[in-house]
Amino acid sequence: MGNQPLDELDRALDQAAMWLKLAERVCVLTGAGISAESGIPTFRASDGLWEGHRIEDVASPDGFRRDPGLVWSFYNARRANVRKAKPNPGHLALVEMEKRWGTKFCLVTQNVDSLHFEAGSRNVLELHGSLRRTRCLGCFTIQDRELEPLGDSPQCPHCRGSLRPDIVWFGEGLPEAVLDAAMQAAYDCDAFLVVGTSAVVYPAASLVPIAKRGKAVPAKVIEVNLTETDASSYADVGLYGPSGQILPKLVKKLDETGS
Ligand code: BJW
Ligand code: ZN
Repeated sequence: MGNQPLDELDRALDQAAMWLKLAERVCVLTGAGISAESGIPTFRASDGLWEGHRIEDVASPDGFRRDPGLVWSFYNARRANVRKAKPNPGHLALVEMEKRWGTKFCLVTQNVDSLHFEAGSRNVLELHGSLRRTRCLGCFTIQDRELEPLGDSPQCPHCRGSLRPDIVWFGEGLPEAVLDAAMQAAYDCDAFLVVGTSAVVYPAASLVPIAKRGKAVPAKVIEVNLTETDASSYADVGLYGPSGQILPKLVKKLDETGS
């Protein structure tokens, strides 16, 4: 599945580790691929989430207006799946990287599964919301309901209004402060890792060119994926293989070369 020959991968890992070592600030963008090895389906694979569902039915404001019960059954099934899932070595490798760069490390995720937090990452920006949270259509209260089952028409405990998942659906704006912080982190960084995303959904995908055009010296872009993507044309180096294997190898290289 798009894996590189081992000697080529090893050279690419050395190159990526060297750029990371030179970087004062690091920004990472993750997508569904990083959680695939935790048993969470991606969106656009042949057996992915969009295969069995029409996006406009389950992930759009119109779909929710038409049939909130269908949308909640889709999201309750996702919540149940995430409840069983555990962070994988890819998530854990990013925790190790955050320890190395501290506040100069920013993890931007398109994922709604909270697995980066569960792994122990701290400086995480969730661009597309969270499966754990609900938003009330009556009083707009946002609540963390963890991953408890919520039924087909959950109501707000404050005002009895209808609740929706606090997820960014197509055509909806991303949380402004989160997006601003992500764009700043991409602009400021010296190395940008793009992990497990097809990089087709905007504005998340625009973080890659932002990093590349950011400061006087453009960031080095390192792609980690099973295969080339829409981000590959920006990548200075590609590490092709499962992120649960590649990212720990990258951290090991960083340790070997010191910092
Ligand atoms: C592995 C692996 C392993 C597998 N190891 N790798 C500019 C141009 C064109 C269009 C637009 C544009 N700006 C806006 C748009 C419209 C739209 C958009 O981008 N459309 C495109 C699809 C054409 N964007 C929006 O609508 C956004 N809103 C917006 O722009 O609003 C404007 C506005 C402003 C102000 C007011 C009002 C409006 C919102 C986008 C929200 C996206 N939401 C979703 C669904 C959430 C619902 C849910 O989760 O239930 O978020 S879409 C879905 O895609 C989900 C994901 O976060 C997102 C990205 O997918 P991702 O993570 O890349 O997954 P896949 O499956 O695509 O890829 C997985 C990758 O992993 C693959 O590459 C594999 O190879 C790899 N992989 N296993 C490493 N083990
Ligand atoms: Zn309410």
